[in-house]
Amino acid sequence: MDKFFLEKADINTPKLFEKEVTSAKTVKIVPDESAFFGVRTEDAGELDRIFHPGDRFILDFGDHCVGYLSFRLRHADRYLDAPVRLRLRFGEIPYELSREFSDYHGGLCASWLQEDIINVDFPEIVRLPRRYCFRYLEVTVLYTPRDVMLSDFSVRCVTSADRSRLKPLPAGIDPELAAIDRVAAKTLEDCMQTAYEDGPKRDRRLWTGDLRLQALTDHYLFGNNALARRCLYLFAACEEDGKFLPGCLYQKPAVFYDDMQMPDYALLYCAALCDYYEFTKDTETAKDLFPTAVRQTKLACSLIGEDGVIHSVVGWCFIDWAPNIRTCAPLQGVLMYTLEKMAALAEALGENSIADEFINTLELSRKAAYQVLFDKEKSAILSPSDDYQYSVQAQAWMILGGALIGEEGKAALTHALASGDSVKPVTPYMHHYVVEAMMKLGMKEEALSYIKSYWGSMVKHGADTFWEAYVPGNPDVSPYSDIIMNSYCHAWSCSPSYFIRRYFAEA
Ligand code: RAM
Repeated sequence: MDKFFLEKADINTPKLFEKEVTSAKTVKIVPDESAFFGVRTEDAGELDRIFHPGDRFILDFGDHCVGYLSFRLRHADRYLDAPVRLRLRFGEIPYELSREFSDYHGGLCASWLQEDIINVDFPEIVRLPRRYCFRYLEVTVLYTPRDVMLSDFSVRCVTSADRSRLKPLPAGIDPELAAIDRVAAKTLEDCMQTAYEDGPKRDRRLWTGDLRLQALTDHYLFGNNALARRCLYLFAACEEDGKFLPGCLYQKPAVFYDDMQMPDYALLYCAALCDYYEFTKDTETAKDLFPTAVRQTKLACSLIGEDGVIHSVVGWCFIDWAPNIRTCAPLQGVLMYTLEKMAALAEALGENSIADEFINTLELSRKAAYQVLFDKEKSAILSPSDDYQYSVQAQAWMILGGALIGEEGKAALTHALASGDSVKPVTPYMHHYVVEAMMKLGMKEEALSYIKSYWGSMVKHGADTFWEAYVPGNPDVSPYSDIIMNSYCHAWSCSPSYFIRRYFAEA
């Protein structure tokens, strides 16, 4: 790993801001057919302070929290002559706590589900060492020799987002947009730790695709340039000769990454560097990282076949969690999108021959993509290498890459979104790029109503923070085969604040 880059990452490690959140408010989780996940909470009064074996209660902290739990445990009237054993379960949304975690049937390791059994030997303030991510805390008193009192539940919430930097939206802004922005900003805030985490409940990793949308949005919210810089250096430190950057990396106990090459994410790393430079004009960082971004972009260009089109990918090209999504055409869109940005960065840094080379490849690639992949009759990009799969993802990325423009682009996107036969996005991440494609085509009104209906409906379903996967009308969507594993505060879902603050924040 590149030591110089790791050192640069290290000196940009942000300080964490802390905030204490307490709760004594208990709730019950009850079935409700009209709720998106089929359950809702009902007020169950103030915390009853004396408990017996088998007692159970759920505390509601009022908002999403990421931090460290503490509480006080005392005897009621007689000395506790044996340990008190408690089971704690944490939920970002009520649905998680309506399920037994032992029923989990998903693909990812069940240890991500936030549950602990603890033994308290003596009355004391109990401080849990792990960081949790939740709004709801279920406590079950498994065993206690005698009546026990539990009180003073508190969370020391942590984030590297400086809320004092958050600019208020104009006073007369559409309240629906203000609500979406509030939830989006909270989503980003809770994912901002010593890196831009993807989701504080589960992976807690830094993923390139998530990083790109977080840093972009953060520019309009908290402006933590050092955090963006740190994350960019961290990935550059993991570059290996002739390989795409790893899709994700871990920070602890030391920086670590798996051999997971992700070509689309590697390109979005380059896009993130271009955004970073555009916003900060920090030439020193841009120059440090430019060679990595050039190598990554060129590596992706090497996937272009003789006919100017990408026919196969290397590693895991993600694009979206839509089941069976085919990725050759979307990847070419991501590549062209990146080439345009990289050419601009090259020019700004005085690297004119690289700029020319990228513009040249971009133009050839656009022409070829249009000629080889665009079916005029069907008004759609359909790639033989994707088995002619018809997807919103391919249309959106080809628009962003500039292969589909003007009325043809509008028709391709609009039809794909309306068609019953097309593959649709399932993640807010991919929906971001649909909105961006609309903005690129000048469909500002459509983009606005898309944001309101997609992210806005999550707000209507009671989201405190935006979810990792969301398909309106279908609560069962999970990349991991069980929705209790989904993250309900997911970094890549925060980008409505970017659109709102950049384009729609007029009163
Ligand atoms: C998920 C993560 C992350 C995403 C990758 C591709 O496991 O939650 O957000 O970037 O998949």
